[in-house]
Amino acid sequence: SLGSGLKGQDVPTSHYEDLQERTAWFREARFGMFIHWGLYSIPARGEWVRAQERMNIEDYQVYFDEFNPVNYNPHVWAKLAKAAGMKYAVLTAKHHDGFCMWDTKTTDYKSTRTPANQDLVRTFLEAFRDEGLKVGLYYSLVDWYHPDYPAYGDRQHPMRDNEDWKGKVHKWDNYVGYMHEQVNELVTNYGEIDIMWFDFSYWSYRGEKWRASELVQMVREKQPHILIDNRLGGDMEKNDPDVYAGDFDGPEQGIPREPIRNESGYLLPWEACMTLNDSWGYKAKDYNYKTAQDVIRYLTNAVSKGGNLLVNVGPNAYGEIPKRSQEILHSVGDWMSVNGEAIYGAGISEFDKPEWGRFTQKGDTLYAFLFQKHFGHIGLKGLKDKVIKARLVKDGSEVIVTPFWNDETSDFDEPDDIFLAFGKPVPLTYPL
Ligand code: JFZ
Repeated sequence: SLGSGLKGQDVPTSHYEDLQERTAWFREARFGMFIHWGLYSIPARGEWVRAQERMNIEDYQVYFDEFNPVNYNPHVWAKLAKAAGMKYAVLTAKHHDGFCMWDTKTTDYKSTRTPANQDLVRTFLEAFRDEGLKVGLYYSLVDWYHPDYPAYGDRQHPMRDNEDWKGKVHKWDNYVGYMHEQVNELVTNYGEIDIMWFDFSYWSYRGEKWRASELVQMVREKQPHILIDNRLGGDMEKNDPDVYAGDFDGPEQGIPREPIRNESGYLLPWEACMTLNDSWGYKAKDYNYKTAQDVIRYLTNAVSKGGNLLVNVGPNAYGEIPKRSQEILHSVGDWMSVNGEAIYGAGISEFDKPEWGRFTQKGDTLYAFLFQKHFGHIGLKGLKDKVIKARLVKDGSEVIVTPFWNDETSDFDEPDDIFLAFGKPVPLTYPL
């Protein structure tokens, strides 16, 4: 647990203690739903479609004129998230295309001016809170719609090579003011928001270029309990991080090999985000889905290193989460309903990562996740004399633990079954 994050003689900073307290629910929750949804669900070629296909604003306008998600029911989404065992969800309030999913006063480029005629952020928030889930909003710092967002600062900007755009004077301050005003609306008019998920900083477009300290101060003033991600461009690992460094790290491209620590060795909260196929926004022809077992193992792997997993869905033009995603999440949920105690509120084990799977730990209880059909016994190196008894989580059945050579060995059932060992109290002497 983060609670015993001491290393050597160091004493945690007050910043670190605040962080620990603020992120307690988040570290307990472990599993969330990411939702990438917007106009790009109509072309259905991913959320980068406008940039990738160099569409100008008029080309993209057809999707705005048509956006009418007749089957959108956020209660259905929230029930799916719950069934999967997820405890929170993050919706794209605005993605890079600049389209606003709420009734903003800052622009007419918003959902209430489309046939959808709905404040989709509000209905999302209400439905997910109703189902007892924590709620977050993704907000893109990048904006391909706003005339003052510079095409030339952005290699992928759809208008970058457009003659009309060349030589145009971009009033950067205008864009930053607009962006601050939009964020202000989101944290002022929608009740309690649990997470602000800014995306993303690049090159020199980071930190104070976004007036990030001021932005974060404003957000925290309106929402003292909010968690902020780390994509404003600060460095979380510093002992005295920038105001805008964020509350949780977001490792890219998978689960890190080791827990994430700051420069004093204290554990940092983190969240890996992951697609179910190879796309964030709905892509009709992307069939490369992970299996439920893949998802379970990513999650297990993340928790074993003190992290969370945010699994993405990309609802389609009708507002439906793809069938295949639903099926995967339901299977994950079946597993979670049996084994969730090894995930929620669990974290890094004091024992080394075993060759055959992962450990998580909650107090004196060690959870062991077997990743492969095993051959003979499973070695429990370093656990000799520490295991009092071992039981399968799914049915409470006994797992035999026998002293053998220098290690204890034990007998599991199927892959992804978990056994738990009620250990003797073991002094936690090293940094957890
Ligand atoms: C961004 C978006 O561009 C993408 O569309 C999606 O929303 C994803 C969740 O976030 O993609 C990124 C942003 C930052 C990094 C990588 C992908 N990064 O920091 O390496």
